[in-house]
Amino acid sequence: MITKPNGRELDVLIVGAGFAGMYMLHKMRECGFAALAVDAASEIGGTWYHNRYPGLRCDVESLEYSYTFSPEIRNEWNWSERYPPQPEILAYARFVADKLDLRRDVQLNRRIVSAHWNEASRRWTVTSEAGQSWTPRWLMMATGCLSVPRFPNIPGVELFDGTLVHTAAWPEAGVEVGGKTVGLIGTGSSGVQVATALAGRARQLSVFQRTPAYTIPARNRVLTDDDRRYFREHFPELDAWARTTSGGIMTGPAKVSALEVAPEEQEAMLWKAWEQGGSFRFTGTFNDVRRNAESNTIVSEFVRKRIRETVKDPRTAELLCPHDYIATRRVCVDTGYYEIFNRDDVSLVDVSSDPIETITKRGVRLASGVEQDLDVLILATGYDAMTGALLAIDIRGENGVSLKEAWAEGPKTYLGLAVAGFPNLFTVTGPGSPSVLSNVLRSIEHHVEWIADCLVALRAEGRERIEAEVDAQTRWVANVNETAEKTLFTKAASWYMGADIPGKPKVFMPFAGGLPTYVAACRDVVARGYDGFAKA
Ligand code: N01
Repeated sequence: MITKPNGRELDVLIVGAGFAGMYMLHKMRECGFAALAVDAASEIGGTWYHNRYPGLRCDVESLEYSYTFSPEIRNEWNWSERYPPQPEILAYARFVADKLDLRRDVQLNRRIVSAHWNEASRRWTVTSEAGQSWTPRWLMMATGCLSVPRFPNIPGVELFDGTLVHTAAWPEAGVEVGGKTVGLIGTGSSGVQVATALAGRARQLSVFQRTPAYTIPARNRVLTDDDRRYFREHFPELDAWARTTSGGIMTGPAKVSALEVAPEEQEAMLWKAWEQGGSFRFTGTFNDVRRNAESNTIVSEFVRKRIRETVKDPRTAELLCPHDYIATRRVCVDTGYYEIFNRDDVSLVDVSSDPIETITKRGVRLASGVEQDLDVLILATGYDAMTGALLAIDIRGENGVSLKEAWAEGPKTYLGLAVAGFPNLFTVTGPGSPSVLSNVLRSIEHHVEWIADCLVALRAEGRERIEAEVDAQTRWVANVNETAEKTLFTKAASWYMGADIPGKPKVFMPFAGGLPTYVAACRDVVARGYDGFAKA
């Protein structure tokens, strides 16, 4: 069945109605394509719909974690705080959807399970779990980098009699923790935020930590009318500045290496960034934090000193000190995380030395035999990042080859936008693009606009098929790998590396060369007539 929105044959199917899918839908319609977005959820908003655990905020500042393409949206929406809380981000997504009248072309509660390329018709056949199908010419995967929750491979999960909840699937009705004994597994961005929010609300909170994370004070605050006015008035130059920085953030770029300044100067610069708050600002104090081990150690040690100063119990403080290179795993942003460990009703359980052996009917049992009874067990155990959502769908390209087979050794893309052997399929913020290393809203806008330009160019040439060439893809993957090798990223066991999922190939997935370099590479491909793509 071909779905025909507005009575027209479907040109574009967009999988996902989060920030990527929403803008893609708008852009495709603007370019005159018949487009439809589908999403498994019952509401638009993607990750900001599914994640609604207490304490959730974005680690990118609100004024920057916004679309830039529409002055009207920018001028009409008023962010209330420096770091936006989840309900406000979801409200923003809804506001944009209404403003752009997106909902008439969005179908919710549609979980896509397969997408098969048909060479004869040069169309995709896309099928949902409930058996609906669509046959678009173009397939846009806007499925998000962090959208498939990871459950720990700890036996006994099904035995637990209390409330078990994953941060990425927090019930809309909330979880009652008042007067309850709560256990929390995971101390990444989600774990740090939820722990801080629940400390003092739960009767007792046990944080089960396997690997300590670096977390930097947010210094969140209410935004004033003056803040918003300044941002609007100076938007052109602020935006132009952000586009010159590696992460597409209005911070930096840092001018010096830590090694180029005296120790007192290093300390003063780090203090200044620490007081200003935010992880990007702090880790961007020096220009080689992600490349130079010595520089990195200076920054890492500064954080460890702050932890030891903050946490009164020396043993707990030591356990909270991360010993990997800062910023090689995602740095968290918090409001009083380390301080919660000074409370009598919060305890840190080191499960690296004494792992959780099993989840029982009443709680958890550690390898040492210690048992802990729990009323509520929260899993803040992360995601099958970057490839999880794409590989969860049975995507088959030319000759029926599946994406799973094509990516058996790790994801291979051309520019993070397209995959050889999978014609007319585009990935928004796919592996091989800066995606999670950038302000993802900037990356989304860039990808959507690049793809839209590409489709418009093809249409003008009377073409209806495009595919990444194997050689171009091989060269790009090599570039992604070489770029990562020049950094410290590959030294850490992170979700960027697929390190957290048993059996997942251990390759560094995002492009670490920074947004400006990446954008220039994409522009260059266009300037050379879509070099590395075969058009028909
Ligand atoms: O997930 P994570 P997350 N036993 O993968 C632990 C974005 N985000 O949801 O490191 C014990 O970072 C695991 O331990 P280890 C942001 O990009 C942003 O927190 O594998 N522990 C780790 O501590 C972020 O990076 C925001 O040793 C187990 C934790 O679970 C990304 O999403 C907010 C375990 C998982 O941490 C993911 O963050 C939230 C086990 N068996 C998320 N299995 C903001 O913008 C796993 N763990 C603020």
